[in-house]
Amino acid sequence: MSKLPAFLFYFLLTISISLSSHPLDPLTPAEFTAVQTAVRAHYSSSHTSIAFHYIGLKDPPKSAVLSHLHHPSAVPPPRRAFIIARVNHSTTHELTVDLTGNNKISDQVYTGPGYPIFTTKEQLAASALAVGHPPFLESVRKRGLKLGEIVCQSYGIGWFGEQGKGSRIVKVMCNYLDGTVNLYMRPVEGITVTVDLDRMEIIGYRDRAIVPVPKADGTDFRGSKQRPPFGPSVNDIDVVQPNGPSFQIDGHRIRWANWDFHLGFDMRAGPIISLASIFDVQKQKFRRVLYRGFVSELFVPYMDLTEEWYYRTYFDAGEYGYGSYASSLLPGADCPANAVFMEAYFPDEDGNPQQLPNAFCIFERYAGDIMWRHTETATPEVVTEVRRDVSLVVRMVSTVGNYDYINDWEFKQSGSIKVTVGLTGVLEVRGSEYTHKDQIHGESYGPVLAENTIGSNHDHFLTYHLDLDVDGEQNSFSKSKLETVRVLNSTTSPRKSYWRAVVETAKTESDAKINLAGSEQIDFTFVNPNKKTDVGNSVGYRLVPGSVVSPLLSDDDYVQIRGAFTKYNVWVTPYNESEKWAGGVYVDQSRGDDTLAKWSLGDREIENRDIVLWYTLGIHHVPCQEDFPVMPTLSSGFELRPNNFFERNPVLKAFVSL
Ligand SMILES: *[C@@H]1O[C@H](CO)[C@@H](O)[C@H](O)[C@H]1NC(C)=O
Ligand SMILES: *[C@@H]1O[C@H](CO)[C@@H](O)[C@H](O)[C@H]1NC(C)=O
Ligand SMILES: *[C@@H]1O[C@H](CO)[C@@H](O)[C@H](O)[C@H]1NC(C)=O
Ligand SMILES: [Cu+2]
Repeated sequence: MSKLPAFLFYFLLTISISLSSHPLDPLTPAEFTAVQTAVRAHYSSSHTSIAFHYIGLKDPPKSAVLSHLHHPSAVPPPRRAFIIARVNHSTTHELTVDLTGNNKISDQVYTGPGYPIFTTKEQLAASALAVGHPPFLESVRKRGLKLGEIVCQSYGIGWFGEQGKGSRIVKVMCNYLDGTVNLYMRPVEGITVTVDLDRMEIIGYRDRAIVPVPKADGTDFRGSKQRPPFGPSVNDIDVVQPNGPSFQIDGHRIRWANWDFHLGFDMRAGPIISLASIFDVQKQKFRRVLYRGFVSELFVPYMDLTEEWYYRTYFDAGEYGYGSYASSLLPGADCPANAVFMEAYFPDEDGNPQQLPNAFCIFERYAGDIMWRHTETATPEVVTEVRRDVSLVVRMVSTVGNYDYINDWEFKQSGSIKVTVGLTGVLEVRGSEYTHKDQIHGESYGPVLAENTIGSNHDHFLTYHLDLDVDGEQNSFSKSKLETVRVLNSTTSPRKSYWRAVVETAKTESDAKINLAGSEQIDFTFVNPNKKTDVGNSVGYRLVPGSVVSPLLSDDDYVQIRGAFTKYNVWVTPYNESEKWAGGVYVDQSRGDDTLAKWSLGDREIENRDIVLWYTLGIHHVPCQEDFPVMPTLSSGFELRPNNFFERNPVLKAFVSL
């Protein structure tokens, strides 16, 4: 490099930077700083306090992104940041900052119900208040616990029908270390500390009952703390790629095999997959599949009515920030040896960019599976053809308190996009008198997992926003059911019955609200009615659901009113750039007036339009002893699979380059 003339060096540098920038790239550290500066300058009074609760890329208009895609040399879409800030601890402001040089700012006060995502700083401050509160010290003393081993955390209080404005309140709950790092297995029950976040003061304190704190023994999950006997054991294993990976990463754009997509990041959503297109070998061109896909909300209501538990109904994206709780991935453990890592940036309460190294890993997966095969024995000589299934995985793990969610977006050469979430981490357990199942009298809200430990029943619902654009924006949602046909005329056939597929196209939103568990329909396809295959089928992508569940709470339960977007596993809405968050923009203390369920009441037309698929997967979790002290991964997911999209098997001619 030292032999290159300086100007050439700068030229190369500029080229590589300009190549990497994309209208959907997440905000860069410099852009976060520009936002911080612009917002501070906007409230010129140095006495104004500003707390940044959300900073992210303001979505450029879809039409502008698409025309940029088709004409990359044309003017790029506007680059702006969207900010939600609390000003002077009293008002919520929605701001946009133009990032293209002039830092032009717009500012609007939000007065509706609900509050923005909590900041880490205020949550820590609330917990610190509790630990310094004299009545709390007395409660700790009464229980014979060591103050220095207590760790407190704050939780949103939800909404239970209260009217009026209210204030930003959290409840602080504490756990105990003293001999373990698995603090969630050692809850200090019976105490509720209520904190007003804006005034940052304790407004309520109650010590209701002394409940035994489960013992530390057996709770630690660190390898170094385990005692023999050990096992099971396997030999070391890895995928080796002698010629290196077959993907290219250019900024946030990833190209691999027949796929081309953009990987973004947002403090609220975590990973965002955009502009996923697949190369059609026969047509010799890229064809669009998914404009954008991300986790819109993650709803985890607990089924425990105990005073310290009834309000625990977490919305991990809207209340806490699914992206800002991303964990740095450990090479060789969280991801295989052939993985490449990417960092992410999110803001702290003061607007400073925080770097998270290894937020994503990207790797090619070969798990020994078969992409397709056939053995033909009826031929004069036996013919066997097999293709190995190698796919590309993008992974991010979000550790929201006790749970770790492993988010995988897997791209297959066959055209499928497989989305998986793996649940692991530790349970949130309740301390209890019980040391044995036989002692339970009345309602326990979950099974006994260990001495003094109840695994509280709960749900996990993940709602994905999937803006499919199958070969263009204008799509329809088609659902087919299989109907049994009775054969009435015995001269037609010796058979008495058969089944056939009956296809129906959803006209409006109400035709596309589907509860998969109870549905007679089995096939759900996004089709482009304007694009046909050579033999006349509409090109499409089919939703292949994984395990699904429906909420079991009653519709009039306040918890379910706020989480009403889980009512159906499938919803289809017309594309609307402001409908991104299934549980609403302001989820802390939300009242259910800005949810997918509410928007959909409009019963808008969805045929041959730009439409969005919302898919909710769920798990009813009755904990079991194997979930203690750390839970083996439980996975759920779904697949988006080409359906008459290609003229024939798109991997017929797939090959491995040597
Ligand atoms: C915030 O409060 C300070 C001190 O009371 C005041 O000077 C300032 O104008 C307020 N800022 C806004 C934006 O209301
Ligand atoms: C049954 O099918 C035969 C042959 O197709 C036809 O001739 C006959 O009329 C049919 N009978 C009835 C009752 O429809
Ligand atoms: C887009 O969604 C918002 C929020 O649901 C709604 O207020 C607005 O009317 C919608 N716009 C269109 C064009 O439907
Ligand atoms: Cu669970």
